[in-house]
Amino acid sequence: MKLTRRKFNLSAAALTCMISAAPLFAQAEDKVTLRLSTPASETDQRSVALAGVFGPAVSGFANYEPHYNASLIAQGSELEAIANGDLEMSIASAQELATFFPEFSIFTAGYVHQSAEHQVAVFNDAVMDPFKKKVEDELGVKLLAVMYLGKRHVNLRFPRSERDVKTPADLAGVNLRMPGSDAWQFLGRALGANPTPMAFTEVYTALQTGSVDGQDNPLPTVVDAKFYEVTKQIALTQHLVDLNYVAFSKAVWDKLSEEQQATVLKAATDAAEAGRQAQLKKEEDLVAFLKEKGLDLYEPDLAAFRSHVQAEYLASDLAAAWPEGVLDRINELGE
Ligand code: KDO
Repeated sequence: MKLTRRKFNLSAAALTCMISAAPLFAQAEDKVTLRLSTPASETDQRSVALAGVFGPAVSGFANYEPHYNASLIAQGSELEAIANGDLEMSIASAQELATFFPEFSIFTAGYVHQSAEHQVAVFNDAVMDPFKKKVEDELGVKLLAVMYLGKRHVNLRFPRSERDVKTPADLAGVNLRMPGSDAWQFLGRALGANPTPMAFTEVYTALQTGSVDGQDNPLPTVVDAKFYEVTKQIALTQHLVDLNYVAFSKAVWDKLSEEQQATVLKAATDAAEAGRQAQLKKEEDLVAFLKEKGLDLYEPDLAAFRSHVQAEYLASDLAAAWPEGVLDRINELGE
């Protein structure tokens, strides 16, 4: 029966009458709740994109429920929570995945990814398939999309007049906060510093009290987390063009219809693209903002940093876990 406007009006009137005269109908088929936990703030561009693009796109059959500032699950424990059925989504890092699957450290290595576009090319290339399959089969997590976190730089609480960072040697003795997992600690050492493991939500206070000398994050994070209030300089090392993955519970995925799965995948991809463009624009705009706030932003000897960091990785146990040919393929995709 084709629903014409007249029939629609009658039906609507009839429905209104029925509802008002009888107990409320049972809610439409229950929607699946998609809890996301992230250490990021609500105003971080990845959070904004997921809430603004992903949530609405899946709202026909799912309730997107974000939890910010690691308020639901501690940073670094999200993947295990998803595997255990205590969480449905996270903004995962390759460093966290490397604690389960050492080969993921190839995506954490300094100066490997060259740009946001390079990250997308790698994530969508066949080279990524075995990595994605292993995470699904062994952890019960589906990696839906790659998100651009930004170019990480060294951000110190001392003025440049006290510590001028030209080469890795200039970071000797610097107590540099890095996130907890081993791959992050390795990166801190490869930069020439003494890394201190610490959760993201503790970094501002640690910088303010001087319990660490500095931290590394992209400019949008330095602004969003207000690290610029408690630091004096940023050596633009761009030592890691950093990424995250939209991680999704495989158990929930398997209960969705094919159409719903396609909607979830497109929603995550579209949200990642929206967040990527917003983050790239912020990286451009925030240099001036940070200089106005009195920070000294400058370029160190990038060739010295790049050659030192890459040599550290190639000589490392991390590189021993990298499957044959993967680094060559990643480099090809970045040309
Ligand atoms: C951080 O703790 O410095 C880090 O940048 C690591 C990333 O992998 C990611 O967890 C990020 O924090 C959070 O999303 C907060 O921006």
